[in-house]
Amino acid sequence: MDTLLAGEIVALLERRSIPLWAVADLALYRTTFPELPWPFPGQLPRAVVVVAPMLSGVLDSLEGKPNLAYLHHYRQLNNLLDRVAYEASLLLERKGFSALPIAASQTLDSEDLTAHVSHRHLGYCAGMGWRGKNNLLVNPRFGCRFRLVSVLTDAPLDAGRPLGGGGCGACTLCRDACPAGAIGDCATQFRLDLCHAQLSEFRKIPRLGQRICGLCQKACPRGGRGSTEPLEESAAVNPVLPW
Ligand code: B12
Ligand code: SF4
Ligand code: SF4
Repeated sequence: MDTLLAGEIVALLERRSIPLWAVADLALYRTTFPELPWPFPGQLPRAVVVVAPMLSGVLDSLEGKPNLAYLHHYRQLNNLLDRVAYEASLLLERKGFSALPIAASQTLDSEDLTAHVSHRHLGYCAGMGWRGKNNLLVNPRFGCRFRLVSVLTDAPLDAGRPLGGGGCGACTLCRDACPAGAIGDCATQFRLDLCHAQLSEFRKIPRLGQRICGLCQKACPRGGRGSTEPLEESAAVNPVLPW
C-alpha cells in the first residue's frame, strides 16, 4: 500500500466533505459478476469508490413521488462526485499512475440500461455494504441513502473484500414504500422492470425529465439524520470524516 498516496487521497476527499471511500479489486469484480459488461481494453487492477450521502432534509421532502428539490440534489451530487473523480484522477496521474473516472450517472444504451462499470457492484467488492432488498448497495452507517462514483486505476492501493456480515434482516420499509411494488422479501425478488416502468412515469412529471424516484432511499432506517452506526469492521473501508 502506498500510504503517502492514500493520505493524499484522504486530504482531497476531506476538502470535498466526502465521508467514506474504499478500494475494490477489479479481478474480484469481474469474477464475482461475470455477467456485467467490461467495455475497456486491458485491465486496471483497482477502483477507488467514493460515497456522497444524500441529505435527509431532501429525502424527507418526498411525498409519494420525486420532486424538484430531489432532482436538484441528484444533479448536484452527480456533479460533486464527477468532480471528485476528476480531481482524484488528476492526483493519480500526477503521481504517474493511470486513472479512468467512471461517470456517476451515465448509461451506454437506453434499452440495455448498463453503464461502463457498476458502482454498486464495485462498492460491494470493496466491502462498503451489501445488496439491499431494494437492489441498492446498503452501508451499515449510511444505509442506501448515498450516491457513488469510481475511478479505475493501477495505483498500488490495498483492496478491501466483501463484508462478512450485514444484511437488511427483517426490515421491509423500502418494500412497503415502493409505489411500483418492485421490492420483495429478499434482494433476488427485486423487479427491475416494475421499478423502471414507474421511473418512466415519474419522468413525465413537469420539469422533472429524469428517471428518478428516491422513495426506497427515503424509507431506509439506516443512515438518516444523526446516524452513528459504527462502520463495519473492514480493512477496506476508509472513513474520512468523524460523521
Ligand atoms: C442505469 C441505472 C439505472 C436504471 C436501471 C437500473 C439497473 N439496471 O441497474 C434505472 C433508471 C431503472 C435506475 C434506477 C435507480 N437508480 Co440507478 N443507476 C443506473 C446506473 C447509471 C447504471 C447501473 C448498471 O450498470 N446497471 C446494470 C446492471 C448490471 O445492474 P443490476 O441490474 O442492478 O444488477 C443485477 C445483478 O448484478 C444482481 N446482483 C447480483 N449480485 C449483486 C450484488 C449487489 C451488491 C448488487 C447491488 C446487485 C447484485 O442484481 C441485478 C439483477 O439482475 C448506475 C450508475 C453506475 N454506473 O453504476 C445508477 C445507480 C445504480 N442508481 C442509483 C440510484 C440511487 C437509483 C434510483 C434510486 C433512482 C434515483 N436516483 O432516484 C433507482 C433505484 C433502482 C433500484 N432499486 O435498483 C445509484 C445507487 C446508489 C446505491 N446506494 O446503491 C447508482 C449507483 C448511481 C450513483 N452514482 O450513485 N438506475
Ligand atoms: S426507485 Fe422507486 S420505484 Fe424503484 S424500487 Fe425504489 S421506490 Fe420502488
Ligand atoms: S429499508 Fe430496510 S430492507 Fe430496505 S434497504 Fe434499507 S435496511 Fe434494507
